[in-house]
Amino acid sequence: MALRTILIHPDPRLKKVCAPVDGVDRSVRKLADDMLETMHDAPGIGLAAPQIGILQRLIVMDCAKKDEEPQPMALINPEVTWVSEELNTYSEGCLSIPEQYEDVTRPAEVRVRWLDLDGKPQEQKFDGLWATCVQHEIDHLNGKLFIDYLSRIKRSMITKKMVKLKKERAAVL
Ligand code: GNR
Ligand code: NI
Repeated sequence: MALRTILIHPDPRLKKVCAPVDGVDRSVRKLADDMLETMHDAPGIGLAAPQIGILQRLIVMDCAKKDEEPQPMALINPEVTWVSEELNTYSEGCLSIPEQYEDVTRPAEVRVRWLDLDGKPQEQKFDGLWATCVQHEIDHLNGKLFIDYLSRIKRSMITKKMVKLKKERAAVL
């Protein structure tokens, strides 16, 4: 296992539509392992491969509460097959946009189909925080960030803060 560096917005790699994973092999399992370790270390509840500069359709999540058993999941080539009419608003954050939280409204429940780390098709309904998280992660695979749901003014304020943060970090490294 290895920690990977999480890209900070703005970065052209976070705006790309990622390519499907074309076969589940050892290298994909190693990548999923590294992503789970990087996500837990951050700490976060989800991570998409483009956030570590890998432009492939792979996400990991663990939205278990602190008092629950960990539930790490890796989803390869995830596709939303159904969304509820009911909506849910959640204060979202993103590891690629540190310390910025804004309300985003999304379908409250979604069905998602994907391949697991054995290359087996899976399909499951997600609700609550899991539903928010899986939609946030699939957006990353399509080059979309949660700030894209905000007004232009809010988005540009957050982007300016991130440019400043990246300059400060570059100065100490
Ligand atoms: O750690 C994360 N928390 C979070 C909170 C609310 C909605 C979405 C998320 S995902 C985020 C990790 C991340 O950036 N995944 O891409
Ligand atoms: Ni994110």
